Amino acid sequence: MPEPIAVPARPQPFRFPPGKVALLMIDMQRDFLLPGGFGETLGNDVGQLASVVPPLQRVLSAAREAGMVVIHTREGHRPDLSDLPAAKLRRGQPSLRIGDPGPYGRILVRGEYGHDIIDELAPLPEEVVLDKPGKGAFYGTDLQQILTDAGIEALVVTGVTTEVCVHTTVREANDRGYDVLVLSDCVGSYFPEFQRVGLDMIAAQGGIFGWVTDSAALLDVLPRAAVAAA
Ligand code: TIU
Repeated sequence: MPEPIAVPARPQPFRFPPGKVALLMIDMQRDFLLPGGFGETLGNDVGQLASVVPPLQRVLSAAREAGMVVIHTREGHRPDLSDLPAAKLRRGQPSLRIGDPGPYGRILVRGEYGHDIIDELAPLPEEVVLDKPGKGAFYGTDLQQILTDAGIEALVVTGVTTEVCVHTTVREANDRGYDVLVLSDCVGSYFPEFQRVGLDMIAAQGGIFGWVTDSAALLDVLPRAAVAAA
């Protein structure tokens, strides 16, 4: 049994067994990051998310080198919208609703250009791309089965947005018995105050549903994880 790897984190070091940790990249889709997509139709400044991309590229590259399981998620719906709850469709006052034609195809619909992951973080053919209808990556998906089959016990969670799909997924994972580390500079919010408070909420109360660190701290230990798992 290889020794656990420890990453400095809030509220305590995050320990994970090498070979049993997966990188989860939540919804790094054009629909959330580019002008004209779902995020902007909701009235958000999508430029707020841009800073996440370079550190996430570094983490993705190091995770691949270390042989970590990498899972990409995409929020979106079937072209006939049969998996879209009416409550989600009519929510708010967006400039375009889910399924409407936008500059990158139909908003938040699977198979459309806007629904896919940004070029900078394009998945490799062997990486799992998980389509999810909701905010959490476990709801309505086979993520639990995929993690069980891969022997995964801990998750490093990244992506957008911190207080919506990242939070929902971290809470779902915590309730299912996974230790979860969130990388502060690899998760993004349209609202700076939600970014700060969203991260604080995870690590508060002794790490009530997870741990928080930054990409530099993980990048420091990942090569050791690869060696230890070999
Ligand atoms: N609107 C918002 O902040 N987020 C979402 O709708 N989905 C995700 O977070 N992916």
